[in-house]
Amino acid sequence: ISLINLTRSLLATLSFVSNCLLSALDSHCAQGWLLYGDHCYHFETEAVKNWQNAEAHCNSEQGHLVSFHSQEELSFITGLIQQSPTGISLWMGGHDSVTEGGWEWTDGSPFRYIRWNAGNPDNYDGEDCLSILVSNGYWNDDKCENKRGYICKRRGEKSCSNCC
Ligand SMILES: [Ca+2]
Ligand SMILES: [Ca+2]
Repeated sequence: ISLINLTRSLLATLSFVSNCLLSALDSHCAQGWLLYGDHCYHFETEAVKNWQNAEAHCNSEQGHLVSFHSQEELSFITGLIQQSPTGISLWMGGHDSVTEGGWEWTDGSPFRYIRWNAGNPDNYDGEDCLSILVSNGYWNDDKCENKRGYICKRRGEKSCSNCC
């Protein structure tokens, strides 16, 4: 094998591998999930569950109830949920059931970005679960036993099926 041919085949291999890696870096989502950034979001606006069962359902799909970390991420969601057949609000992954007033996300991410609706959180009659008002995207601490639609979030898939 000549040096030129060897170089050519090395370059071809390198280019194949780099194309493969580049396409593998693009996140994508399974059917029924919407991509934003590196994550996929699923809106359950037809069946209702209490907060715990909604989180369990997201877990069964390798995700958690949604967490929010920026105005941009929230705007992406509120742009899609101006109304919902399941009612005025949808479950998110926030709760303060461990420590009253100590809010955390079920996906373990830091609870920093907040967008409380006026007068909330009020812990009215012991509200420990977080819901988002579909009309304006603001948040309410809500009764965990209420049955609501919900939003699941999980990491986008980075594997590529066709290219490698
Ligand atoms: Ca509470
Ligand atoms: Ca409340």
